[in-house]
Amino acid sequence: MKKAYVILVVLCVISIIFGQTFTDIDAGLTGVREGSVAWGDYDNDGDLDILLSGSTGAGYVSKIYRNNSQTFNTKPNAPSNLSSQMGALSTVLSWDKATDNETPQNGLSYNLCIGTESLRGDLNASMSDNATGYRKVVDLGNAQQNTSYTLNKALPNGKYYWSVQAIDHAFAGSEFAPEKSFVILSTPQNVQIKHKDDFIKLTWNEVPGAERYYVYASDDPENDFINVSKQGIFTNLSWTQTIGFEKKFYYIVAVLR
Ligand SMILES: [Ca+2]
Ligand SMILES: [Ca+2]
Repeated sequence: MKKAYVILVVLCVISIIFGQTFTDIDAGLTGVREGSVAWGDYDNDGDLDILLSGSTGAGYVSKIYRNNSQTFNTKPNAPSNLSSQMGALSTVLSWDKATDNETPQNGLSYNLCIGTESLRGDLNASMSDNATGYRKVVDLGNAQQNTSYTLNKALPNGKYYWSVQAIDHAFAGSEFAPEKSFVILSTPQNVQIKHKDDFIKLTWNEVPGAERYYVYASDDPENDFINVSKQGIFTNLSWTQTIGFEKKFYYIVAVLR
């Protein structure tokens, strides 16, 4: 039973990668116990090979099984239409799905590089070569199979650079999409709220560099805040909305756009 362990693991990994029905091809892998197995492109020819180690009962072995298939994998195309959306407590980065010759579109994963300088990735390391997209690990991208990524922390003021690549079923990385950037501005200060009759008026101090402001509201400061900017009217450094007498909590966000 234990001897079959490594082979079963290999078959499970294959199933996870391709997500389809598979047939035992009697690959002839050595049966081992107390072993481990890993994918890796040791000869750097674009296909995955297998490293297997463990005990056969007669001794310990470590073997590399080279993939000699004549069906070659090609890199995915880079994702497109990158955009960023700044919120009160988060920044959401999004992109369109990429395509690949071998992997169905919905089977691709995505991998982000985010940093304070171009191609630096100090905020979110890609574990790829940020210039070529060459994948340095055998793994899904850090955004998994999502087409958006949320930075849930309040970032320090400054300019941030980001890009994303697609990863296919053989864990080959596309080139990174043309790099984008976004700017985090300081939080508006001296926010005042006046509630008169059935309307509310928010005012705040100007934030240098800001081209517009967003207003976020919530019924409970512990819950999610929703962008309600379009529900009111901006006039210079103020925003008014008719709300009746509901209890509300507000954030103001300065945006460079
Ligand atoms: Ca290989
Ligand atoms: Ca491919």
